[in-house]
Amino acid sequence: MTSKVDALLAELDQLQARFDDALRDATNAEALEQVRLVFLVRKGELAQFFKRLGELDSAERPRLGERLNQLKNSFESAFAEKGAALAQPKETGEFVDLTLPGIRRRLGARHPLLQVLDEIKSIFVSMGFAIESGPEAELDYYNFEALNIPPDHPSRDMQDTFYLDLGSEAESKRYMLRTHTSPVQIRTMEKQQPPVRIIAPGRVFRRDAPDATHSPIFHQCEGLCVDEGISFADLKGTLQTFAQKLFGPDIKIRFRPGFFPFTEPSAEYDFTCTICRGKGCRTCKGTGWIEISGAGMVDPAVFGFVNYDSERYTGYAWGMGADRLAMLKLGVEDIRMFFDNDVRFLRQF
Ligand code: 2NM
Repeated sequence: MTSKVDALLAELDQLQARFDDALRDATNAEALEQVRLVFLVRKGELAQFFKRLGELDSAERPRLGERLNQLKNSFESAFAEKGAALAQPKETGEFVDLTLPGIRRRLGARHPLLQVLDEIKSIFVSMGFAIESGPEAELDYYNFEALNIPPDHPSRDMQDTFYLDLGSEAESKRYMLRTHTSPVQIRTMEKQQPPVRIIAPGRVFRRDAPDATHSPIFHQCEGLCVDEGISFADLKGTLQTFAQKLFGPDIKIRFRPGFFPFTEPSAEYDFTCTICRGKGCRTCKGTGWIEISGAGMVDPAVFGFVNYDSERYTGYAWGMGADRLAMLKLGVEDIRMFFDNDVRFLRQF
C-alpha cells in the first residue's frame, strides 16, 4: 500500500510532465506567459503542493520538501531558458550565396545643362564675380518697375509673363514668375553699395510656345559690375574673355546697337559661330556669327531705384541665355531636349 507521500510524489511527476509539455508547446512570449501563470505564480500549481506539506507526518515531510524545491528550481531555470531561446532570432534555413553578383544600380549624373552652367559660373568666378540668387516667384517691382520697364512695355503682357494669383489686390504686390534674373541684380544693389561684381544664374519663365529654340522654362546667367570709372570697354573685355574661356581662343565678339529700358547705351552681342568657327554654316545661317544676348551700361534711372549715386558710379550689365550656350557647347540642336527627361539623350553627356 502506498503512503500519502508516495501518492503526492506521483502527482508531482505528472505535474512535471504537464509542465514540460506546456513549455515545449509555448512558441511565443504570450504562450510562455500562460505557462508562468499556470505553474509558477504564488497561487499556481506548484505552489499548491507546498501548502500540502502540512498534510504529512513530520517524518515524511523532508522527502516531499526536497522534491518540491528541486522541481521549483528546475521549472524556473527551464522557464528562463525558454524565454531566452524565444528572444533569439530564428534560423530560417535560407542559404545566402555571397558569391552571386550584386544588383547594379545606374548612377545618376549632373544634368548636361547644369554642367555647362557650372562651367559658365566658374569662369566668371575666376574673373572676380560673386554668385547671387533670388526668388523665382517675384514681385512686379523687382521684375519690371525697378528695371525702368514702363507699364505699357510688351514684356509685361499676359502673353509673355506667367502671373501668379495669390489673391493679392494691389497692383504693386503682384507676383509673377521672373522673366529674367535681373531682379537679383536689383535686390543685390538694394543690399550693398558699390563696388558690385556679380552674376545671377538661374531659371526664368516666359509664356512661349515650345519649339527648337524656345522653352517656357529656360536659364540665364546675367551679370552686373558697378564701380567708379567703369566703361563699355570693361564690358567688352569681360565678354571677350568669357567667350574665349568657354569656346576657345579663336572666338571673337561683336556688338550691334540695341535697346533695353534698363541700359543706355544698349547693344546686342554675338560670338563667332562656335560650330564653323566663323566660316559660315547652317547654324549661323552663313553669317559666321551667333547672336548670344544683350548688354549695356546700366541706365541712371535704375541706379535711382536702388539709391546709387549715378554721378559717382557707372556700371555695365549683360544678359546671357545659358541653354543657348549649352546647346552650342554640347552640339544640341533642340532646346526641348534639355527638359524632356529622356535618359537616352541625357546619358550621352
Ligand atoms: C540684359 C541686357 C542688358 C541687365 C541690367 C540689369 C540691371 F539690373 F543692372 F539693371 N540686369 N540685367 C541687362 C542688361 C540684361 O539682358 C538681355
